[in-house]
Amino acid sequence: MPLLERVEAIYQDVVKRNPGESEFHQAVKEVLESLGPVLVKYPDFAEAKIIERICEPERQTIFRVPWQDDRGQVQINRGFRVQFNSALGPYKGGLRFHPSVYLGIIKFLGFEQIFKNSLTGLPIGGAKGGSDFDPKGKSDNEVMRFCQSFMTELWRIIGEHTDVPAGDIGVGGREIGYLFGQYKRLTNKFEAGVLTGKGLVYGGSQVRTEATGYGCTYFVEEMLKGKKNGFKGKKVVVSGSGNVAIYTLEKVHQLGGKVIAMSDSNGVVVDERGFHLETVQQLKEVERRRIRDYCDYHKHAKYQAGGNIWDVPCDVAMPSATQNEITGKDARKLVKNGCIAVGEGANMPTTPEGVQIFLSAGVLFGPGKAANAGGVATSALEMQQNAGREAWGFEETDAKLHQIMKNVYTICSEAADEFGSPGNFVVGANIAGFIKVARAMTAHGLV
Ligand code: NDP
Ligand code: 2IT
Repeated sequence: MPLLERVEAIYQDVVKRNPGESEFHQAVKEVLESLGPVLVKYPDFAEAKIIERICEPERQTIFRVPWQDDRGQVQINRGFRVQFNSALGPYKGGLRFHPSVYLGIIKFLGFEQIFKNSLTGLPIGGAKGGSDFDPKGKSDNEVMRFCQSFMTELWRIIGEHTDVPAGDIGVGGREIGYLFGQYKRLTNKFEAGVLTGKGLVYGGSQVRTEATGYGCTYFVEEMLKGKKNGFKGKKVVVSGSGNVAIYTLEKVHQLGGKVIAMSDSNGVVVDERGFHLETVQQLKEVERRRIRDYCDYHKHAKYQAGGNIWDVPCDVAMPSATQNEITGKDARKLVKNGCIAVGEGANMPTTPEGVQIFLSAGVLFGPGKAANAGGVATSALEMQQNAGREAWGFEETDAKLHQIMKNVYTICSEAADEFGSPGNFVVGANIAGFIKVARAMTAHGLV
């Protein structure tokens, strides 16, 4: 079968074997579309059916998570861990707690994670997990009981050399602490390297909290530098107001840009003077409130309930909330309003139509698996510190993150050039991420 037809047949097979998992189909399609030229250059990958194998998770676990709410009522959620690929190292990837979670979301995230982790250059495989539990509006005690019940199942399949979860949407330092406490109790081991994103007092790494937002900003800085440009004086729109968004805000301001819009699932706040970091941190990280409350502290800022953040004119867009948040229509609007660069802090925030619009308009486009790789890269640095019983300083760790993001940019850029799509970091990230995993899988034989 000719190679392009073969790649299409693999995709059709994935759709058939994984019915109803539209986000997973989307993530697979986007990677497979880049891989035709790779099979031409490396026929042994086709021979060994590497792509077919990569699309099938090595192991998938689904479990019941029963817990009791503060009124004593029994609640039941569903837990997931998809251990997608361990060719490069132990399974690695976050846990997402959000009511929209189902197997298709976890599989799309786990699939993306394989290539992202490969791009970091560090020895980590790809995985993702989570639950349809909604932490919003829950008390600390409810979140703790949920995390303890979740870990009471998860502990069997994780371990510092096996699978190392971390945070994602709805899972931050508080949740990782409760999960770690229960793991430690169940196993009777202080196995620091089993989770990353831990608190600094019990084995966490400096810069892990900031890493995804900082890293995404570093990646966009590299893209801008490639065009003899920079953040100085740029108006930046950052969707979401969670972990990734907050530290994108901090780094963009440090580099001389101005974040003028942020959001959450209820609405959009515009602050033309530039968002005040400490207010956002206090509201979201400490008090767990809504972004609209920002306007109580900064009266000049404007809140629009249910607004579309991509209608706000900007030079740089950094989607940092969730998948498929930039549609084709939003992309057209951004291009029309003069946007020159997009850095995906979130995973797959741009629809395929949106990506095509950005690429054909010549917008610099940093795809999530490259642009947001700083989070998991710093997780791998946390594992390294845990293994060596070390704790590095903030500046030292930030310098390592910065260098890793420069490398990710260079690798994507060079692969795009080599395979005939200069400046297309989507193709570059997919190809460079894939080749390393494919080489390792080939070396391991048929497993
Ligand atoms: P948080 O839970 O800290 O914040 C998520 C933010 O996005 C909140 O403001 C939330 O608003 C908003 N959001 C989430 N889901 C939706 C939705 N369906 N519609 C509208 N807004 C939504 O998560 P993170 O900041 O950690 O994650 C954000 C994105 O970055 C995700 O795509 C995640 O996969 C990705 N990512 C995270 C990494 C990390 O290290 N944390 C690493 C790499 C990627 P609300 O409060 O209203 O729900
Ligand atoms: O999507 C991601 O890369 C993350 N949520 C971070 C994963 C990790 O293991 O740090």
